[in-house]
Amino acid sequence: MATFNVDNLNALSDLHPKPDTTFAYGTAGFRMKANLLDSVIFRAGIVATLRSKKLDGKVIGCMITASHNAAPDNGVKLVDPMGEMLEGSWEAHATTMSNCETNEQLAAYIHTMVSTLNIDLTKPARVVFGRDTRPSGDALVAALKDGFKVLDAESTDMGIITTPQLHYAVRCLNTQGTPEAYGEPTVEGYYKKLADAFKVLVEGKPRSSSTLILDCANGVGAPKFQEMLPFLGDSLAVKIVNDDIVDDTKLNLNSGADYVKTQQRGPLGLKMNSQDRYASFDGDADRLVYYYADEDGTFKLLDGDKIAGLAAMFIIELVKAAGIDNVSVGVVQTAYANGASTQYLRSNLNVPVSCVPTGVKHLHHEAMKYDVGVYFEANGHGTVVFSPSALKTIYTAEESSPAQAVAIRLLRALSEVINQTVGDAFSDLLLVEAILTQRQWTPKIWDQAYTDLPNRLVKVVVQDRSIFKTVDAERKLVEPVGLQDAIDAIVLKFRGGRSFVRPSGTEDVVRVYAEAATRSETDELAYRIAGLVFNFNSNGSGPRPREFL
Ligand code: NG1
Ligand code: ZN
Repeated sequence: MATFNVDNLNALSDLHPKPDTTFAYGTAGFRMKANLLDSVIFRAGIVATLRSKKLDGKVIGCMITASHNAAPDNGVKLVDPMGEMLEGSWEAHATTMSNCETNEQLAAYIHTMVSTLNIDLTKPARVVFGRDTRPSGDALVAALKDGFKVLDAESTDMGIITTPQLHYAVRCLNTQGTPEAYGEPTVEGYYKKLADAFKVLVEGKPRSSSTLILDCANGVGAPKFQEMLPFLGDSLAVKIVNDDIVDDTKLNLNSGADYVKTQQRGPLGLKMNSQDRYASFDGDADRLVYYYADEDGTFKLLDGDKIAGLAAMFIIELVKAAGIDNVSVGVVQTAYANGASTQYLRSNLNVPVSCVPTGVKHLHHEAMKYDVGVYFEANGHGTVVFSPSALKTIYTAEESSPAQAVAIRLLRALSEVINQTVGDAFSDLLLVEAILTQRQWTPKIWDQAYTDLPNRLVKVVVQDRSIFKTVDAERKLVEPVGLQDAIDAIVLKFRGGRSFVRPSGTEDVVRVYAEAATRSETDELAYRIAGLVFNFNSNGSGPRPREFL
């Protein structure tokens, strides 16, 4: 077995000492206060190197971001060769490595991985990395690069980019020169691919007379979307707001997709009028929500569920019009999807709907079971994946009428405008704009597909969230024993009531979701269940749940 230079490891590791903290690679990688992350990111660089060597030198991605969190936080996520999230078993290796207390333990764990996973250290390792606009990014990049030095990885720095741009680049680099070639592995290549496809999708259709006001959460989406505008030319008119990336205290503050979705209101200070349509990205531009103001000024949200419904509707109709009905379309949601959206998909669109646990990797995996799989979390993170056989059918279909020719052309362009590696706010925005332009729809017409059931998401701070265990795609609690029965008894008393409880994978809280027939019943239901959880965990340590409503 080839070995590695332990002195080199020790010298580098000494520069990145582990603080007295326990780390876990969660649903969104490692994420916490940036000042605790130095050793974690250094070691993530080692894990990425080992992963690349294990996969025969395939390029692995590292993204430094904390998405919709505030600027003092940061994090790192690793990206597998096709642009997908790191394989589950390696998340566990990343966790173990991040928790090694001494240099000796770290060296021993690297040896263990090398021998148990049969990693040939003489193989090359290639990694590509990027980061968002957080000021802590620079120092964390330095730690990551030191991690690459341990086992000699060859690295490419993509600078400040969005999370989905990094996922895109990873897939491009690994498919270059193959029949699955995904595109040019540069941000310019990304802009060009998306913009060219978008232009095909809106060709010959009048542009909307209203403006798209785009809230970039004062994050990386602002400079990057600005950079894409010249590629789009006059095919899309956008006004960017919340684009201050200099004052880091503004990042995701009172703005952005997470704020708009959870607060169910527009970004603070944004005056909305009923003529325009609005969209928000999150801090690393992988989430997107739309919204508009009704004539009477009422705020109306078009979230990830609405985007999934719009995309599924459009794709199903195109597949039919193209005469390739053998291509199966399915939608994947989580338990947070609004009940009305699931009902609309099943009953109006007659499309199969799967429900999976929270976390993009679960959605992505399930979506790959369909020829065309549409997946979205209600919070606006999602995309569409096309199977190789669906792409083959779409690219080899022969038209027998002008209408079929149009449908086939549009389907091909759709498969190009959609970032198939991961949820991508830029790509999803172009998808929505293309469909609205094709249909000549306003957001209000889009919204008429179904009416959301009132819903409420509440956080409960408890002493130990690990005691909450769920089954059935997180819709039922099996532990603490008895709590689910108590929840069921309360839910039964509410018209159209639905509620579930699960521990968060990214925050130290338990989440309570509730839906019911009216706003007041929903709030009451959410409050009652949150109170139950708080009392059940007699160590409930946060503020009383009532304060969250
Ligand atoms: P947790 O904290 O596990 O609920 C949140 C989101 C997920 C996903 C991850 C990763 C909700 C209710 N949960 O997970 O959908 O986006 O963050 O960012 O929105
Ligand atoms: Zn994000």
